[in-house]
Amino acid sequence: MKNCDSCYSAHSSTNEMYDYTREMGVTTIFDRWEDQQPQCGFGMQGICCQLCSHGPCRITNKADRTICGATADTVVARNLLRLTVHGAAAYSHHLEEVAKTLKATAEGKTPYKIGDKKKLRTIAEIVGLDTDRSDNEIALDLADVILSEMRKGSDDPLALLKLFAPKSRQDRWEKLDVVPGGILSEIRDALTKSMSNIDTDPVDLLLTSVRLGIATGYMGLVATLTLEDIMLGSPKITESEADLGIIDPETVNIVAHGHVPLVATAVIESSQDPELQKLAKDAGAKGIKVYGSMCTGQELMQRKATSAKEFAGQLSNWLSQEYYIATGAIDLVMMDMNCSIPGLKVMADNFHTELVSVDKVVRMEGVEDRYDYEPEKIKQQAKEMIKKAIETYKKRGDKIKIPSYKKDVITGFGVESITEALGGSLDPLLEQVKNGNIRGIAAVVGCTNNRNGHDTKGLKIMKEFLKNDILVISAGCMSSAAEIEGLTSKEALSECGEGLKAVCEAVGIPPVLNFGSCLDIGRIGVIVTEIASALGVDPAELPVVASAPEYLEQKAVADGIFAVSFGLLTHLGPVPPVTGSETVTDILTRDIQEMTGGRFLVNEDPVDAVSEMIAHIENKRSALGI
Ligand code: XCC
Repeated sequence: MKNCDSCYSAHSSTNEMYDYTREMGVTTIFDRWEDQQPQCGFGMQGICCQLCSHGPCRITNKADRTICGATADTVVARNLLRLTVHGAAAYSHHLEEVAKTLKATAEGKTPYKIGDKKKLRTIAEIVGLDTDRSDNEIALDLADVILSEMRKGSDDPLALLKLFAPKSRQDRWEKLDVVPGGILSEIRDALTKSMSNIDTDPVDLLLTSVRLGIATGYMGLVATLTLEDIMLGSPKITESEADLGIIDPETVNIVAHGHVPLVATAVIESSQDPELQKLAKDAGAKGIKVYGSMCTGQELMQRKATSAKEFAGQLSNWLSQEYYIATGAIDLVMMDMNCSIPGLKVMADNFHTELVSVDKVVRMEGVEDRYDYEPEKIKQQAKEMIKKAIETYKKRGDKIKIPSYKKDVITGFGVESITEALGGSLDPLLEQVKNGNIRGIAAVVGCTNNRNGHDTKGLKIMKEFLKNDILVISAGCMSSAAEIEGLTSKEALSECGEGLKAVCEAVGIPPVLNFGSCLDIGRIGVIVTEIASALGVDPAELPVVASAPEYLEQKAVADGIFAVSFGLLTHLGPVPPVTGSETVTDILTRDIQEMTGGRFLVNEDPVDAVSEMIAHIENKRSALGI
């Protein structure tokens, strides 16, 4: 273990808990990070191929080809495609769960209701459904439309793209021949291509990533969040709290951890059941509370923050997951799809905490309790989980340590809630962009990564943007970073340049607008589409940039490729594993701009990276004549 107090995270709460786990002698993420140093240079550059049993092969000074004759360009592009396909697959799983749930809900078989009837009817009309019927009839058909869009062939272009993507984007994508078909078929094709010696052309491999990125954007992101909004309600501007200090030592505490908010929503509803409340009180607790972690938490923050008192706010993000268990005050963790690390179980074994899997794809050694989500059974499953949490609460020890830190948060932003706050149109926002009070918009999104210190780089980037009058939209683990730092509250106005500060004060919003989970990067695509259409330009012409300053896993790769395909300058940190190929690096950071209007910017220095992004924003402003 490294002998270093409080040096890993930007957050005092995480640092405090890290020191505490070290005193306990329990190894956590920051220690395992040290154990892995130095990391493999071949892997870092993407030039290791492990696909066949001639390998592993590496591209070295002495070997410029693998045993089968593949170049560094092929190996790097193929490895990148394999990352993208993983991300696309995970998003499709999420979409399928949500679409099936909407269908079951329309049939009256779930505890969910149609939460946004207006959106249901608007979307149904766009996709050409007869809306002169009941909500449930429309919802049933809409779920079927999405499921069949998912499952159709890769040679059958996505109808949703035609309906929702800007026309100028579609033209570019058609020219490049990257208009995707059904996402499941696209995943199959991409996996087939990325087997050894099927597709060895680096350019085609990269274009396949672009195709998957676009399929992910319109199916995995936009379709999923739209169905979720229809069912669970669209985000509304609201207040909540974040950081480990929100944990109440006197309640039965359940954490919703992952990305898919369906189980958590049902558990929050069921926790209001008087019979379960009584059971909790009989066990000696004051009540039952549900906390959000990572992206599931952000989804709840967008929708449940004020509507259910049983929802207590957002704990933290990926890198803090072991530390909330180390508080000793968490009784049950519901792991839905992705980002539940095996280290959770190691930590849980030191406490009374129970981990349960709530999705058929989530499996962890030593976790036997499964409540794999089924829309038709979720009401019962939710009750059983709450009872389990109450039983576990009874075993809670007195080893409790809850850091005192917590922050107020304003959350619930999305195109509809912003439009409403602005009095019914985005025009006032556009006016502020045009008059230069707001110079541009930066989406700071995605994961958190220890490579540059937990949230340290992401927060530095956000603050640099704010200082320069650039409005920040956050999503994913970057939203937790911003919340815990106070950037999603009005206290962050002190970080802003004069123009941005004046606008935020006038509208009553914080300068970092939380759009939700990593799925909600799609929501950013929606608002950028609306702004582009209001101004009559293509998204690539807008003073808008994206940054995933601490990207971590494969969904973020698919997101990043979508952003570049969508025409945005997209900053990535840590350096992705592509530098072993000059060709691939040049295409992604330079030449792709000719094709999509967007490109990747790789710069490890946050201040430098922001300067480059600001220069891009200013160029776009000049080109628009604003
Ligand atoms: Fe996982 Fe979404 Fe990444 Fe955070 S942001 S590390 S995916 S929880 Ni999506």
